[in-house]
Amino acid sequence: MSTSHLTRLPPGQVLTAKFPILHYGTIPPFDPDSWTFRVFGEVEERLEFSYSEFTQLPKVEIVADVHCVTRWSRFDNRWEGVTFKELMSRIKPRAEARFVMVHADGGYAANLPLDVLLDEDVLFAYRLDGDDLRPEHGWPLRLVVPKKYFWKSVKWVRSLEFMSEDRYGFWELRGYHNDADPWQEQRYSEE
Ligand SMILES: Nc1nc2c(c(=O)[nH]1)N[C@H]1C(S)=C(S)[C@@H](COP(=O)(O)O)O[C@H]1N2
Ligand SMILES: [Mo]
Repeated sequence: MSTSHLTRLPPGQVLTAKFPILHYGTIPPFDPDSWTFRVFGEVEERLEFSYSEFTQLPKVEIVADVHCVTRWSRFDNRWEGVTFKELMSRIKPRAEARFVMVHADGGYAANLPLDVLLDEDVLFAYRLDGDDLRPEHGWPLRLVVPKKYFWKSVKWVRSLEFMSEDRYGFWELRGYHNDADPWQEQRYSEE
């Protein structure tokens, strides 16, 4: 176990068993009757899922490590939810769609290339370690992108905007690195 810990911990990170809570703004209220998940932008058809439609989508369990840009990592998080790929099988992107802005309640957003989101381990999670996600960790739904720093894992996610050109999200506009690969320590952009 100790050697695998060494190889599993990206450079400059410290392992924690706790689960720190970090976000901008306040925890948004959740009403299952009015909650929707929308898909818009460079798609052939806009989509809208109700809460019950979204939670009826086929679900998976994915165990993955979390790496936060503030230097903590947490191993073996057991997420349950819907993979991005599963959702994508219902979306018809236009040929020019190459990037996605992931929007949350309350104005937070993160941008990602579509090919990164199509990785097998990317999911919209509603459970963690056998329990419903806690409100402060993104309930009722958060994106999880295990191979990127955790700011790309948008909590309280409400919509996906397909884009032909890349645009910066909340932290990318404030100097965080656009690519966010923990193994390459892509923490901040260099200008
Ligand atoms: N909606 C929303 N999602 C967000 C954030 C935020 O401010 N708002 N912060 C991000 C950052 S910087 C981090 S490190 C993680 C923290 O997730 P946690 O509070 O579950 O540990 O959420 C990410 N997702
Ligand atoms: Mo963060």
